[in-house]
Amino acid sequence: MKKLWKGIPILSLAVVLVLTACGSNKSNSANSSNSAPAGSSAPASSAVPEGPKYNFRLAETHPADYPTTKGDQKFAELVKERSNGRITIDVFPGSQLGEEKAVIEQVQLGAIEFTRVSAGALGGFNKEYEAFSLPYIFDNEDHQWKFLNSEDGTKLLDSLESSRMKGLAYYSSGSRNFYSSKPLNSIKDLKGLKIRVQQNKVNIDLMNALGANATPMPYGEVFGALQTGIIDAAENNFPSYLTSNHYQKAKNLILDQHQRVPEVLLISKLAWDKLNPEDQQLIKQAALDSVATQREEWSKFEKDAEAKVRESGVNIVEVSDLKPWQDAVKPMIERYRAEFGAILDAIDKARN
Ligand code: BDP
Repeated sequence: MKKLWKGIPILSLAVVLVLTACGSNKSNSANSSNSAPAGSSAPASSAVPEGPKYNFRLAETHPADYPTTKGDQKFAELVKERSNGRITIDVFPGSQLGEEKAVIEQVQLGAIEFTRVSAGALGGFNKEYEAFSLPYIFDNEDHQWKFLNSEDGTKLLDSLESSRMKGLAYYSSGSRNFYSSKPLNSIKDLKGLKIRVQQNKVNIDLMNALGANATPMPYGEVFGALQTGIIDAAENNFPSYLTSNHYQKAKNLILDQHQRVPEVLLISKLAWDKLNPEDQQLIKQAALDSVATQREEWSKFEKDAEAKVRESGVNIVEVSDLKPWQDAVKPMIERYRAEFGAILDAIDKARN
């Protein structure tokens, strides 16, 4: 009798404490991970699964129907399912939580727990990620994925820890092409153009190598800048060119495929360190398992986006010979070999 009487309140008290400490209040989700130290665990019970309760936020630039957002959503779904609803991740699409650079700063501070950003944006925070902005380092999608899935690719995800983040998985992003409000028939037409680039140093050198002027700015400002003529051109893959509506303002597209910059799903190092090893493993695996969905969605959406862009009457120039483009950037890549030799060797190795 005594035992039974004593056991019940202790158990219910523990349940109440865990629920209160973890605050399932969504509007307060940024702080919820702070208030529930990893390692504290709820008592075993079918009603409250083991471990602390979390409600996290994930920042995404793209709209809800974009392939990266679908990957994020799959990731959140898997985490929820595998934790029996104990860990929830709310995906905020459409830059609701800010532009990528600002979001990364928040992630470093632990104010936003998760984000999916371009490796190009990470280049502004972690030197090694700038290597992804080097042109023509990957032959095609297959070569890129061989590298991303290799040990060296995984090491690069882990290297984000030195920048107070933890890389969880890569997502597909196709290849990037230039587009402009001015005619773009060959590499020569880039000369003197003001071209928006992702905010890292390699992109500035790349524009110099092509005789253009780099204008680094956040993605969300590009449409307005094209409209007002602050810039003449920008560059991106088909899905972004379409969904950002840049195709309405910069109607000349040249398919030079200069870069393949992967997407990265990551967690704040501060949030990661508060999780117990089981939850870390659950989250890491869910991220990796969401890649298949993202890649499927990507290949469908990339084709649809290209078809829509073509239908819209954009003037598209195919590039049958990439040699003049590759030759123009060769000296720049050779210069960067001093800095990124190991990554470039690993990328070359992944070709076989
Ligand atoms: C798109 C990426 C997005 C970047 C954007 C950019 O998916 O994350 O913000 O490029 O150019 O392809 O900044």
